[in-house]
Amino acid sequence: MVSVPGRAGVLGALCVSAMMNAVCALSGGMLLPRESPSREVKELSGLWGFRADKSPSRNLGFERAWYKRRLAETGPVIDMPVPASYNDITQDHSLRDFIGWVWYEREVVVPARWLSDEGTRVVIRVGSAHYYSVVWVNGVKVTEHAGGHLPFEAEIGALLRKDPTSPCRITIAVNNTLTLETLPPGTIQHFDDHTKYPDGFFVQNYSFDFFNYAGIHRPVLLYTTPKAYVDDITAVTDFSDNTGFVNYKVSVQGATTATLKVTLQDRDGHCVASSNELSGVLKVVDVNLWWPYLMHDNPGYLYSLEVRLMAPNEDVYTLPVGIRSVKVTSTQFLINNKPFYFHGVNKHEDADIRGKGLDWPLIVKDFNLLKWLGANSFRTSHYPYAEEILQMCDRHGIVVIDECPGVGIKDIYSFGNASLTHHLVVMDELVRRDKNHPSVVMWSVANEPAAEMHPADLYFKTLIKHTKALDPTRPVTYITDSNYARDKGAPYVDVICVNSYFSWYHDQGHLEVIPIQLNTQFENWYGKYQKPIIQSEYGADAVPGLHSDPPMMFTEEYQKAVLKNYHDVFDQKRKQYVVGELIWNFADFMTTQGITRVVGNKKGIFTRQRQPKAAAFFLRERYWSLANQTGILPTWTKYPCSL
Ligand code: GCB
Repeated sequence: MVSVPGRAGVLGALCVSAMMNAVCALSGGMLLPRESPSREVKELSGLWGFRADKSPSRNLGFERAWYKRRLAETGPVIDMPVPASYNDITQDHSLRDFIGWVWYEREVVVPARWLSDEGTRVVIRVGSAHYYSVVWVNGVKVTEHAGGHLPFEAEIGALLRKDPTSPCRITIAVNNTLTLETLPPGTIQHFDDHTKYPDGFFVQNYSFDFFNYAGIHRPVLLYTTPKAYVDDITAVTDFSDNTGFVNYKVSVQGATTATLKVTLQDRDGHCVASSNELSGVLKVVDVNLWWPYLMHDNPGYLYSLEVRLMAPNEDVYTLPVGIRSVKVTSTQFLINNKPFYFHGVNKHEDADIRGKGLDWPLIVKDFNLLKWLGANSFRTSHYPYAEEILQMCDRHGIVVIDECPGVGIKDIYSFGNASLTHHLVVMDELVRRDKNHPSVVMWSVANEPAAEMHPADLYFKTLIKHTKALDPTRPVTYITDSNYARDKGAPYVDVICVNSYFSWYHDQGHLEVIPIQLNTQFENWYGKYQKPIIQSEYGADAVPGLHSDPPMMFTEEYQKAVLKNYHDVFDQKRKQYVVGELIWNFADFMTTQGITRVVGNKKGIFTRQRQPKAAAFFLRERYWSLANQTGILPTWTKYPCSL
């Protein structure tokens, strides 16, 4: 049996209200740690000690309290890079497919000044670890967290001060087991027939199409704040004519009264508005709006909102703020009151060797490819991506549909109260983390759940209402498959996002069905709901280097032909109510092994190593021509002349 500890520690009472007054189950903010005159950050990326608990119960580490001593004192330890998935790091196939607890350890020298000053808070923050984590510092448990794609943290200053001379030993146990109540869900299946399976054989099943990579996927940080500190900032923006509005709210912890100075600075460091209040509206004359890439000559304009706590002590936190508005009508998606057409991609956090581990070269390469492609947007299929990626989106003007890990919800049990309660908490955590990113224009609460099931109606009604209450400034969607007739969630969403794979999962090889079936899909959905529609997935697998003419499935030509047939219909419908097209997928990615997957999903227009297939060049022509028709090309490039 694989054990996952109880989740009582992270669940709490839920409540709902408007964003500026949002009160949710979560205590405290989750501002991205940034250095400032009052704050220091120490990143713990690099090599950690590591051991997978391969005991039959997977529970030996807890029984023997591995966290109490150095990990090397309780058994063999190997090097493990952080951040990275552990699965593809070694040659050991039992680690690649491991299910259960793995143990990470790192000793850190904490600067003496952090500890000598009682007025300094020292916080440990884990950017993400998949799926369930428990953290100890010097053998004392400091926090635990359920969920693989969002940060969690704990204050550890007092603990470290108990013995300032000893090094700070951080132990993190991470369990990748998915159950019907986790998000995403999964099941553990045991096989007891000894004529077929070895003793204690069990597998992890799940109904989503990407490999369940595990480990510490994003950086672990130690950071400091003063005792009284800026705990959270919410900035909601709008504009009227030439005047921008930043409606902000600051929450301070560690003091009953606070004296503040809030300053908004433009890109050149000039103060454009200021205030001394905890909340208020900053007015910006001659505002520079935040515009998407290829919609404006100067996309991704960011102001800096500096919040300076002056008393009882000084603390400074600076938040980038993009001033923009988002609205949805029955036929349009408006950014800054102008129709926005999503010509973008679906992605995964996925690459050779590091799996889902944050990797700067990969991130920068992907942004260069997105810009090369002429993509103005992506959806964080099927889980929240690293904050570092969202920061890049803010700066480059790449628009984001921000998705929670609600993928593969297929079992009726996963529509129960425990699952719903957890799903609501995950939305709290997601909105809390990403609410201030101008690039995030819509929340997606799930991907292709079994929405025909009886409890789905109440489940989605509650989930979408909750999300809208957390953030009334952004539309909410969930991603559905093309069967409109059985869908239970669509009535509650603002934008219909529909996935379909005509001439791939059915009518294989018959490209001629695409125009008819796609037209029917759009007419059905729009006819029933009169809401704008995004084609949130479409595509076909192509094994790079496979060719055939006439096109056959799995060749680069077939992938291109599928795209072409979809595009003809998009071009008719985007004049009416279709507001976007997101290819599945940006790049090939790893999945669980199976007879329909040749070392992973090959629907990428780039290979997993980020080399273009024929479809990438084809899509590039389309996206730049769409940008020419719907946006403003930057003066530095006029496609195709720049080719
Ligand atoms: C889908 C899923 C996505 C899969 C894709 C496929 O509908 O949302 O996770 O990878 O289809 O390729 O089958």
